[in-house]
Amino acid sequence: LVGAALAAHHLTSDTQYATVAAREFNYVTPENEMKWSYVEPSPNSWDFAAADQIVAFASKHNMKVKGHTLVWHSQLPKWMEELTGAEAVRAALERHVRTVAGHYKGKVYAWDVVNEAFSDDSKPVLRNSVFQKHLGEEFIAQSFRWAHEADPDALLFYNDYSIEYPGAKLDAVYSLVSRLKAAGVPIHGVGFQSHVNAADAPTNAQFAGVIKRFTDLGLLVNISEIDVSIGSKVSGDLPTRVTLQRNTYRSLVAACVANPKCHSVTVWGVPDKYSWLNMPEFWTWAGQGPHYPLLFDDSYGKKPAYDGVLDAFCGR
Ligand code: 9MR
Repeated sequence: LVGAALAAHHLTSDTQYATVAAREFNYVTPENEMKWSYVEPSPNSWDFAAADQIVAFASKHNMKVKGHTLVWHSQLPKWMEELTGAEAVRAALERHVRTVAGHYKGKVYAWDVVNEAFSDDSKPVLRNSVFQKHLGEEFIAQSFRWAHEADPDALLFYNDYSIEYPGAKLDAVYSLVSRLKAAGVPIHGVGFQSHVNAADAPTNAQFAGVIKRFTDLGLLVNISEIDVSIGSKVSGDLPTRVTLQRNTYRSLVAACVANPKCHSVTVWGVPDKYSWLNMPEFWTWAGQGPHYPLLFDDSYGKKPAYDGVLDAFCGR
């Protein structure tokens, strides 16, 4: 499957965006619309309108849907962040997971059940989220179990970033999913977000080795949110950086294509102009924009990065 993150408001307002998305991709991740603050803005009060719009678009164009994401410390509504007491947090989490996975039962091919649970410290620990604080690590296993009960046919993934190369965060995630597997928790795979910079992206061999560690556990993997920045951290003139970007896409996607248990590659947006990396708050954060991170330029022309992905799929 070759996917893209899509936004409902662009589908409505930009016909070229919708045309290119339907023509180029057969897998869709709602970029924000299934997140907690969107679908359950107040306790047990649901708004699936924007997410349903994307699911309807996907179904109309024979595209599969990746649900994103049931349990994440970010983009939580305030009421959830401020909930206290193990029983209240457990009840709200269970209701959320069951309701959202249940709403999309049979319509979603795979779910990012738990997203970014680990911190970025040199010794990564489970983030001090409302879930971890009140329930401990068990919130992860429970979320997978509830999601599986609500939609037994959906593939269930743990999803994270900065785990595409050897390091302490990778080891922490590997240890977590090994324990989940050993305990019989219904987890089917791991997603590698792959938000990388062309200046220091993991090599094909590094990423292939990481993928193999997980597939050797009997898990599926996917590239869930790839984009390759060629902002100011990358040296050289723009044509040089564009070529490096093409090679980086090819190299990372090839690592996935080479492993039969890697079932999808999803890019985190369609044209550069709508990328999260070009939103002012992230631009400031990264301090390196413009990033030109995606496969299509702002007029929907195919960039060399597009050919890099195509090369990887064609084994070139
Ligand atoms: O692309 C998303 C952007 O529009 C949102 O503002 C942002 C909020 O944190 O989330 C972005 O998507 C993230 C994804 O859900 C999880 N992995 C990292 C992605 C990029 O930040």
